[in-house]
Amino acid sequence: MSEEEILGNLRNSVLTYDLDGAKKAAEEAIKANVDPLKAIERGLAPAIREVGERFHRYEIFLPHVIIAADVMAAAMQILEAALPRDKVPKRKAIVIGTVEGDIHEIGKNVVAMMLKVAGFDVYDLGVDVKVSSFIDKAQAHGAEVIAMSSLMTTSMPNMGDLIEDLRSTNQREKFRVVVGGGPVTQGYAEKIGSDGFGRDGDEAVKVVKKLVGVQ
Ligand code: B12
Repeated sequence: MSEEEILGNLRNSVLTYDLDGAKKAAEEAIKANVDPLKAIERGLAPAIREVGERFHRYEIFLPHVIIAADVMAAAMQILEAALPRDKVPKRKAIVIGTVEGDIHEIGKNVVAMMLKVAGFDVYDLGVDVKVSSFIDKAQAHGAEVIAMSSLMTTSMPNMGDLIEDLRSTNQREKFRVVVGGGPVTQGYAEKIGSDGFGRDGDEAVKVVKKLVGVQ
């Protein structure tokens, strides 16, 4: 089976809510040596976005989106196990989470996974994470980077609040802050005083490496 066919199967499995099909396609991808990251970013991610657009056009209902997200997660789990791990000589810690008021986790999970693959110690705080919790956990794990994801315009302001909180408690210099997620832009990241922004998992890894001085 060609790479294009496998990517197509991954995509279709999400679009048709086919859990078994997704697992099978993920296993086929591994067998055929398709880059697992490509399988996620080029096969699964566009499909979940298409599901979102269908939902927006009232063609499907919310439960469909939830099931499609579960299908994507199952395929991601299989693909993740096949990812090679880079060796970073001195491991750097990162905390990552989705900000308070927001339960979207797929994009955050993709980014967390890619940072792990790049060799970082990633502490995933989950979703609906309070500003205070990001900061407490970053301190507890000795993290150099705080990475925040937001998928909603309503939850985005929490990112700026965290940076403000770091400033007002004289801790801004201790952490590098990176932001991303659907509605977040480079311009918004700059406006709130974030150190970095990434459009996808690849960019997330690049910007974090640059910020902590890892090749
Ligand atoms: C799947 C989905 C859901 C699922 C989430 C399942 C899950 N387990 O995560 C469910 C069904 C639960 C859900 C619920 C809701 N959703 Co919803 N959902 C989506 C949908 C369709 C796809 C999101 C997604 O997973 N994309 C795929 C991933 C791979 O992409 P990504 O998240 O953008 O992440 C990439 C980049 O952004 C970046 N990135 C992400 N995070 C970070 C972090 C850092 C540090 C960096 C550097 C980069 C980075 O890298 C990632 C990998 O490439 C979007 C529509 C869309 N087009 O985005 C709506 C959407 C986000 N949802 C929306 C809404 C409104 C809701 C609900 C309120 C219900 C509703 N009425 O639809 C609830 C929210 C409840 C809450 N409090 O959070 C709106 C938000 C609108 C807004 N205000 O901005 C959207 C945009 C749909 C829409 N057009 O209306 N949703």
